Amino acid sequence: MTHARIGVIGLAVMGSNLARNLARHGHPVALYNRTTERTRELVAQHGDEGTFVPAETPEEFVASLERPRRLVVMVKAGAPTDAVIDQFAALLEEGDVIIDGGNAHFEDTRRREAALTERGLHFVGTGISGGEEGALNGPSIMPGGSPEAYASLAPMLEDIAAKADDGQPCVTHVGPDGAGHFVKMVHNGIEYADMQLIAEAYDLLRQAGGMRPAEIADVFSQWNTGRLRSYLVEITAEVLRHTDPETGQPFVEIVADQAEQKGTGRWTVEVALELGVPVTGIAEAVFSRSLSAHTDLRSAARDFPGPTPEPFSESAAHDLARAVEEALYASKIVAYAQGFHQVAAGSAEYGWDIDLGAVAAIWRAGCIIRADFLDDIRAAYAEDPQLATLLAAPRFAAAVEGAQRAWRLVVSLAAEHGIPAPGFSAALAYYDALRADRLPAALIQAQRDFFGAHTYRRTDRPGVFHTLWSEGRTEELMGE
Ligand code: NBP
Repeated sequence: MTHARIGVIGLAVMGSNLARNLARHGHPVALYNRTTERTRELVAQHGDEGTFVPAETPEEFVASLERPRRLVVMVKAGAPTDAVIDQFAALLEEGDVIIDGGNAHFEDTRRREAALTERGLHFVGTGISGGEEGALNGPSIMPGGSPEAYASLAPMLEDIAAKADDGQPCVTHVGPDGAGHFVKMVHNGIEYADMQLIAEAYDLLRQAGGMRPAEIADVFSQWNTGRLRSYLVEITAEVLRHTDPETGQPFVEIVADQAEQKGTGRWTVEVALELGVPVTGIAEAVFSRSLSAHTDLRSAARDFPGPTPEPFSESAAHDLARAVEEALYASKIVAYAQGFHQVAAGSAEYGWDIDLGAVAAIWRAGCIIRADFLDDIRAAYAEDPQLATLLAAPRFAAAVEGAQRAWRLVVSLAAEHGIPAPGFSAALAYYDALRADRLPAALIQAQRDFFGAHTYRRTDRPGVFHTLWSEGRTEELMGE
């Protein structure tokens, strides 16, 4: 009997493509799916791509694996993943490794890892990005779990991962227990922010600039030859160029303007709130999708008054496109700075010791946010691993300085024209708040002390104070 080096449980689109990717790289793969038909289909259609060892029962599947056994679970996240883990863990032995490649919440991963570690099993919660195409041809892979488990998987994961331009595989051991799924969550949050910023850039060119989608497609294609070069900008140009075959209209104009979401953006914001990390770009992106879906609110507001600005001339629209590129780049730097701040905060909170530069490096290819920009982030952390924020990296500080005039212009123009640009505006507000000498947080502290005796600190001497507001007297309180 052929022993498989690794096995995949769950052969829907992601699992079957991942299994094929492994097989194509010469790794014999055991296959199991609850509905056997899927297993048979995979072997019938792609059996010639490598060595597959199909199994019809969990016992047969486990028996076909070399030791330590390595099982990749690619089933629906949540209860199905728990059910599959329980079912297979009962058949395993000490030292075997279960890899969850689904979109699990990192807290679930921490819980599962703790439970399986007690049973002597390794559990590797792994973020996988790149969708079905990535799973087949090279995803970005973000594994957590123990270093020992990672070592036993690394050669296979490196084979199947996407490769960056320098040839490096887009996989690294992110950190213990839930670190991999945490980083995947933030990846998705950043993806939300990036998509929102791109959508706002489009909207400004469409509404303020009066450009047609096909013209904007050309602008995006042009941007894709420069510092904004990325998968998302590239596909945006393609989408904008697409004509609806039924109506002959620009495709984007016949798509209903209500964005949906699966929940990873919301998780990112929820966790950021818990950690106290201001990921305003991601939050605005999540809320913008929610707002778009509130058709009731939107129809109630349809007749609210707004400005009636002059339309742009053609040459002014051209200048606008240049300014929007600057605003998009600067806002993007802020969004990524916030996302990396969240990764750093999660790493500190859970003791993961995540290498931020390595995270940027594995996002350079294979995943949805892949971009040249990620290599700049990798380089920024290589130059200074202790960076407090990406905005302080000389390369990004210089870019923002160069962009800020246009950035401010674009945000004010959006307000003047009554075009919502929450991503651009929030990014600029974040930047201005960070660089402010004084923030009105001082007034908020004073208000808090007034109504709730919440105390405050002073700028002129150490200590904690409370003002007796009715008496106009200040007390210095001992201790904190
Ligand atoms: P789905 O998320 O649609 O899940 C379908 C698979 O789960 C099938 O193999 C199904 O078996 C199996 N399954 C279910 Br549902 N309940 C089960 C149970 N109780 N016991 C055993 N098997 C069960 O598949 P997918 O879209 O390929 O995604 C797989 C994982 O990868 C998910 O966690 C997803 O979030 C994640 N992911 C997806 C993408 C993407 O682009 N789609 C990207 C990155 C990560 P059956 O055939 O018998 O019904």
